[in-house]
Amino acid sequence: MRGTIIKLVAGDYTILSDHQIYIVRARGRFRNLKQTPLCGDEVEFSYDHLSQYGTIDQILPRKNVLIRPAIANIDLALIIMSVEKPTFDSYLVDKLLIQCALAHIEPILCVSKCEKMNPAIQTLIDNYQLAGYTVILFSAKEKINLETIKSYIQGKKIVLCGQSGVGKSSLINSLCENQTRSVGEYSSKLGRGKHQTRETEFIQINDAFIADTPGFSKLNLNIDESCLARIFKDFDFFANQCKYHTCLHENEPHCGVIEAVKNKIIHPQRYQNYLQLLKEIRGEKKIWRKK
Ligand SMILES: Nc1nc2c(ncn2[C@@H]2O[C@H](COP(=O)(O)OP(=O)(O)O)[C@@H](O)[C@H]2O)c(=O)[nH]1
Ligand SMILES: [Mg+2]
Ligand SMILES: [Zn+2]
Repeated sequence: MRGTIIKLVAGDYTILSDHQIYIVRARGRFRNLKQTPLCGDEVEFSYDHLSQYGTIDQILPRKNVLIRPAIANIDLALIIMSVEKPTFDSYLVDKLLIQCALAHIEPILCVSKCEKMNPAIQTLIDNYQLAGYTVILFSAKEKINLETIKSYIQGKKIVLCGQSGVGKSSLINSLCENQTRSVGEYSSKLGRGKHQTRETEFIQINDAFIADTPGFSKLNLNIDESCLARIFKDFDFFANQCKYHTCLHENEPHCGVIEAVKNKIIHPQRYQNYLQLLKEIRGEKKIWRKK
């Protein structure tokens, strides 16, 4: 049989297959192969209804893998950033956008608590939209744009990213409201009741699966400078006008990106973030020289 791993707790894998739930173990040979089935994996498994024992036999090829949380085949990352408490952190947004690009996961910038919007943050957010990113302003409290988010997540496996306090749990709770539950005994609610060590789990919202642990908790930037310069869609676009094709848009003459910043097409904050990220990947903080 073929199914999707939607939950992993202490070696017990919950598999969803044709609207049925199966709890199975992984075969020992995965350990020998140094492979671990992960939440999100599509697998071949066998199950004996009499003994209610089943095993995962094969992991199908993965689209991508995240390390923390350990999860596979993610289609979409919702980068949740609030207008206030905590305040909108565009440096973190840019870092998360890079992580998404590296993992080949489509990002959507979801700005929470949007009823608290102010002009300065709106301008910054507009710039992400202009740059070519999908941006959704929403409010779990005022129930704004929740249907829009629902339409984007349909049929996808999703991770939420964002600091604590931005409203991730509130969003999930709002999305879960009034939904029809179709899947066996598997609860769509945030069931925190049982005292088990939950490792990873998807929450099902209609035909969308949302990982209930925030993605990218470890943000190492393991890329080189030229990649960074190409990763932001609008930077890459204006780089066509740079004199040097190796331009890193720092202080080179005739730089299309610096020109776009001067012309207020690229927001100065995003350009500052870029320079800071360049510094960070060069590891300048770590260099120590004896005087
Ligand atoms: N004003 C406002 N507050 C919100 C909204 N959504 C969540 N909050 C508040 O933000 C705080 C953190 O929310 P929570 O969902 O626990 O954030 P999480 O840590 O990301 O899961 C709580 O006090 C929520 O009541 C919203 O749309 N508007
Ligand atoms: Mg939470
Ligand atoms: Zn340039």
